[in-house]
Amino acid sequence: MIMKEFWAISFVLFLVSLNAIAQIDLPADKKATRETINLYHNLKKLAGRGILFGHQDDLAYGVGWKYIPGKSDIKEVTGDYPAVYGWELGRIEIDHLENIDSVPFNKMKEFIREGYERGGVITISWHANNPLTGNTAWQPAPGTVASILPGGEKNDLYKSWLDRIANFMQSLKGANGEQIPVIFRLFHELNGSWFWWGRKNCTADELKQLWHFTVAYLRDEKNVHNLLYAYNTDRFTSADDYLERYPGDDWVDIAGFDIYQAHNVAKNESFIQDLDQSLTTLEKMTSERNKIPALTEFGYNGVPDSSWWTSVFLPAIRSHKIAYVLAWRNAGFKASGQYEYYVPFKGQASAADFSKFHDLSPMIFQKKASEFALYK
Ligand code: BMA
Repeated sequence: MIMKEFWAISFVLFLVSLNAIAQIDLPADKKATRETINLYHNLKKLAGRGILFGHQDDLAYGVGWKYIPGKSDIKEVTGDYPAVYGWELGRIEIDHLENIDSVPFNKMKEFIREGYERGGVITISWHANNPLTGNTAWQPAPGTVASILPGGEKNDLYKSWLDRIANFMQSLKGANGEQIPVIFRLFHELNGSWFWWGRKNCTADELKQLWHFTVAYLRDEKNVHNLLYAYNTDRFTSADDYLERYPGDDWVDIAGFDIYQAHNVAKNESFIQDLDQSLTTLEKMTSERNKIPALTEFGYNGVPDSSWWTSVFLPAIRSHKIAYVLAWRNAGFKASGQYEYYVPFKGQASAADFSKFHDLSPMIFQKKASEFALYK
């Protein structure tokens, strides 16, 4: 063979293998929509170049306000919306008009579209009621998971719940009629025991079966093709601990964990250490498995430390190749005098620091996220 031919053949082989790699790297849903696959690839590319900042229920309400069009606590403080929007479907399964945090599902659909049209990423959790007893997600009962698996007495009920999830997901559409991609955070915090799907409330095998059943039902029976699936634990102690209930590489796209700082400034150092170390372990596991790492939920309730964002949170995450972080919801002050909020609002103690944090590398809020065109 002459040299020219050799190089021509090598080049063709190279192109073929590039194409093969691109084709092999598909999410758990091989029939996912174009936008969903693009998001999957773009989140992978992003990890290492920037970290998207997200907030639960950001557009619906904040501290001292509810349902004011265009308003967002994050926007009031930074002039920019978050890049990731978290939403919650608890109670959709029982056909309620509002979710467990009083957000009407119809409004939620509009907010989801608004965030997506701006170029933001949507992630959804589901604090589903206990299907065996009808109680809340936080009231486990023996045998709950077994009861909804195929052959179980509540399998039909569970399928009817998934039908409602499928309807909701399929109803999310962008301006051109395309379905809006969603990161579905199934059975979150599954290594804790506070939810009916938690560690002490079912075996690892039952949880894996439930995961497989749920994904296969939505994807193959209901033809829902706009979902990426996120596996997410609470704090964990080791890779083995993290992976005990991992349903397998074919069933997961994003892998992350949730972590909260205890209400104590003296705990700053240990929080930095725990978060930093857990992210290191997560990155190793996800790079071995070709998954997208993310901090799926975090917070320090009331953020009482005025420099927490730049002196605690940023140092802990800065060097990590994770795609996004999601701060939990700004529920605000309750009649009991208790409060719940995880990002500052205008005038809050950590607001000026959060504004600084917004400008620092590697953080990405909406304006920069839009430039990345995550769906193209
Ligand atoms: C919890 C709290 C609750 C809320 C639930 C589901 O962490 O924020 O107030 O109802 O999440 O969103």
